[in-house]
Amino acid sequence: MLRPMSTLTEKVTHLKAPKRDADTDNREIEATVRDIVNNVRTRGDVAVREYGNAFDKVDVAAFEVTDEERAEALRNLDPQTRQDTEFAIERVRAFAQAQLGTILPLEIEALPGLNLGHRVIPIETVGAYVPGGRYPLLSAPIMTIVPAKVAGCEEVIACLPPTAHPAMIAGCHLSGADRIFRIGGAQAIAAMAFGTQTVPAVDKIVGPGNAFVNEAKRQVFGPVGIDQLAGPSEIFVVSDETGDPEMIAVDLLAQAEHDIRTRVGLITTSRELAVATLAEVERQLQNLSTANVAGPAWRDYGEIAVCADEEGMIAYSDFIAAEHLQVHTRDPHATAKKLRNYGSLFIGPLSSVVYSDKCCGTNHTLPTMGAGRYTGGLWVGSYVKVCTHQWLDERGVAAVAPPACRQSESEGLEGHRRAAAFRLSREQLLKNGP
Ligand code: HSO
Ligand code: ZN
Repeated sequence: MLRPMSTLTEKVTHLKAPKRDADTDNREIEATVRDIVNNVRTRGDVAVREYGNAFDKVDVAAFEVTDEERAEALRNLDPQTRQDTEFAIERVRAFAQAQLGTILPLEIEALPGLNLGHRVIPIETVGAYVPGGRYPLLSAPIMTIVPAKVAGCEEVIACLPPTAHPAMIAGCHLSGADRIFRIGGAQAIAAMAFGTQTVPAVDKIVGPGNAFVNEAKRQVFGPVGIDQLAGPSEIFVVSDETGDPEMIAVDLLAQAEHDIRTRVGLITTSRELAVATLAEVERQLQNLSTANVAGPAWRDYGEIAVCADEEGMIAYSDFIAAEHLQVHTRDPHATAKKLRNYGSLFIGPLSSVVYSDKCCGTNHTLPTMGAGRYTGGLWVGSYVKVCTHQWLDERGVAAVAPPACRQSESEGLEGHRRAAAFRLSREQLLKNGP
């Protein structure tokens, strides 16, 4: 369930309220997914094949895409699409590389003889789920595979539904996937989590998918890592009276066309802008070829919130914690500094979400359903572990052993006390002689 709005209400009135809450109830599919996961865990490839036949209505000869099939997928990609895909890959790679440079190893001498540190270690094997989806999103494999390669993961595998457009195989290949499998849905997640005769078990599974994929990720989490649970896409715009209703409506509808459950909205201090944007969205829906999806999304989940002042606008935006948040105010950088909860921020009217969706270099795999309150999106840091270490000499032991002994003793942990005391007494023995 989404959180209640509580104290914000008096500062926010809705010109258009969403008709529904985001649907976060997955109880219905939980049992189905549990069966799939258990079956794949115990029966491996045989179960994967059965589910592929049942759900995707495709019986693939072999799950793994061969080198020849990769080459064929590339040959069939039109040259402009290939060039644009390579441009996007290069932008994502360059930004991930720069971000990796900010995740630094650490060594400190906390006290004389007490040395603490951490190393940045790439996760060994990663599985990227690449959704088939309503449209073939060639940018999807880029976002999950490229940063894994930049991070230095040894093996990156990709799973995509056998029904996915062949261009998606080219997308996985160009992004650097070491192995590609034609397996979709919850069975793909289970296969990557536990391994089968053909699919290797991975250490972490990343990438968005449908409700079944999401639920399967939730169920396998623990022994295998996951990036996050992805809900339908979201876009909100915060704007004052300087916002351009036509531009705002264009951007709202751009994401609304993803899914009839997409959450889109304007949060503004200007009633005039609110009224104009409402009219503008309706006008643009008249001739949008994807209005069959964007229209229902707008009607059910679209919202226009009018806030009493800037403080209310910021508070409501932080409450929503939108996946994508555009800032269209007089001084967008100043507003941006005040915002806390979002997946990715798009500062100023020229910075449309679609540039990040496709090719500007930031990752488009972002937190939804309020998860922006506690996490950012997928990034190169999602593919490394920051693991601590310590080493002590006699001086370090002399500093920490006595308190560690006392703490253990007061907790009744005799074994701990002994281990803590062991080095101390030995050191003292060495120093003082027998
Ligand atoms: N807005 C989607 C990503 C995307 N849209 C890719 C189009 N292509 C989720 O962030
Ligand atoms: Zn999008």
